[in-house]
Amino acid sequence: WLGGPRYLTSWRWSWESLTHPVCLTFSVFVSAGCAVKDYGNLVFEEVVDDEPIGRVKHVRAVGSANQRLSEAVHAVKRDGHTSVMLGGDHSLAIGSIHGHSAAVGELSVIWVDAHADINTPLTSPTGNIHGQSMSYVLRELQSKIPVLPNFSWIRPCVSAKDLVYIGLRDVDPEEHYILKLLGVKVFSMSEVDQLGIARVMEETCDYLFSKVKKPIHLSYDIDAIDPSVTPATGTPVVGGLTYREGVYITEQVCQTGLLSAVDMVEVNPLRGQTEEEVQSTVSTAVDLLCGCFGRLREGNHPSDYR
Ligand code: DIR
Ligand code: MN
Ligand code: MN
Ligand code: MN
Repeated sequence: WLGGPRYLTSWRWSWESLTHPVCLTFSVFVSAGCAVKDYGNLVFEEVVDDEPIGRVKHVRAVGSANQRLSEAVHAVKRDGHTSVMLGGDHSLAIGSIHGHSAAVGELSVIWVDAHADINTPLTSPTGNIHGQSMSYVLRELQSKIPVLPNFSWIRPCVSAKDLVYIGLRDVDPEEHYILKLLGVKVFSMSEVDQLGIARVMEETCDYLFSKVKKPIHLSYDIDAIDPSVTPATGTPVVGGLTYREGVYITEQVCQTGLLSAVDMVEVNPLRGQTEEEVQSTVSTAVDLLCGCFGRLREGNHPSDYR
């Protein structure tokens, strides 16, 4: 059911260590006949004296980790694979998007999340870089990004018109201002309620592919899904996507034939209260990845292989 000789290529990122979902994902894909190339974990050196800058925490560590990550994704794309990045918090999208773009050029970014993650280092209320990722890679925000240690390698590489959000329901006032100012396409949970997920996906594709069809970078924060299904995550927010809506997004993205890199992030077994909570979160993340690579709920059979 993988639609041809596609490769699942993974970079495991252990910022908020994630181990057993990785094994699960690989065994699912291998048993489905998918060629999986595991590029292994990225290991990052300790950064000492990583004092906050303004409010922003772990600047040097996150900056240098993302530089390595960017080079890693660049290499995966150069090898001709679809990149799968298993995280880890959402700050890894900085390096993932950067490396992806360095290899293939202009991208469409589909950001599925309860949060917009578009605070700048100056607007961030928490200082968490995982709430700021998009601001570092968006061209339109470059004049708003201060010089930060270990971030000088970053070249902004995404245009606001090539970005679509799905699932938003916890957006800071400053983030809301930025989204309006840049005219970013947003399907918040309100639009999901209003239009239904099928029209949201139709409109997402119409919007992104109206001119040229660019490779898709899907950045999927597991907290987009309702915490009743995926509670083992850092910042759960009530009122999220159902399991079915979440999977439907991946099926539709797969159908475009343009999926070039996926981040599956904020899956954090340490945040589960019970083994059931962890299992439910992890198996949902696996199902979302399977959807990305061609598994259909109607079923699949071998002639699906090209
Ligand atoms: C908040 C929360 N907007 C921030 N964002 C989160 O920290 O910037 N993003 N949790 O994942
Ligand atoms: Mn996020
Ligand atoms: Mn989030
Ligand atoms: Mn987050």
